Amino acid sequence: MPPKPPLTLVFAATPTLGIGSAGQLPWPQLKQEMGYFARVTKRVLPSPIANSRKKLNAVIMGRKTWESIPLKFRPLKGRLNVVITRDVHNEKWATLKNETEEGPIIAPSITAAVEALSEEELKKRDVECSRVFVIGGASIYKAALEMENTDRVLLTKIGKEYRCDTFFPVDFDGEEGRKKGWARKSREELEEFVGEEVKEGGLEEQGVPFEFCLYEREV
Ligand code: FOL
Repeated sequence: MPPKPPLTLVFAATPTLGIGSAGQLPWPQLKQEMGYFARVTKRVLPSPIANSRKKLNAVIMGRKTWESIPLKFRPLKGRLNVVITRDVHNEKWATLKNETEEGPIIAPSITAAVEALSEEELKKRDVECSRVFVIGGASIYKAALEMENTDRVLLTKIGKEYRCDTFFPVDFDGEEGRKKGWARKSREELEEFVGEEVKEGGLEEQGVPFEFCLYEREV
């Protein structure tokens, strides 16, 4: 992993950019949306320069996002999990077996989280890191957006409003997003990045419409 690998933010949000409510997702369980999240964050695209070490993507998240993931699903399988907490020495992290292949790496900041994906840490786990995804929450997204190496966003636009207490910090379709160089990419470009087909016009589940989108920041 280079010192500053490109970061991709992944999130789903309501029309007013709501992303959370009482420590959970604001909408009813959307199996296809969550399935897309799982496939896309797991998928390692074939690269011409392959060696023998197992390749995994990384998911970087804040402590509250970690705690919001059902116990049976965390650490998120088939991905290197990195959890950001100021309290790295708390005994609760010690019980998570830090140095197994997929047990979470604990880091005190997003920069430390990225640095933890260094050659040294990966060697211990006998893996290589492919893509790095930032999966929330709001304060972690905000910090990631201030990093120059954050160049992509995978946003699922949820087409229905829910009561939220946590919001994504930037509207990529508004003036602020444009001023900061963010632009929406085509469905074809999204398909190429995620490595799967994306339905034109979005999907609907439980009466909730949603659409997968890609944004990129020009450097
Ligand atoms: N991005 C998108 N597009 N949708 C989300 O729901 C989402 N959620 C988070 C971050 N980015 C997102 C953070 N919250 C799980 C639960 C909550 C969560 C992230 C992941 C989770 O349990 N994931 C399992 C899926 C299990 C299943 O198939 O139901 C996983 O393996 O990824």
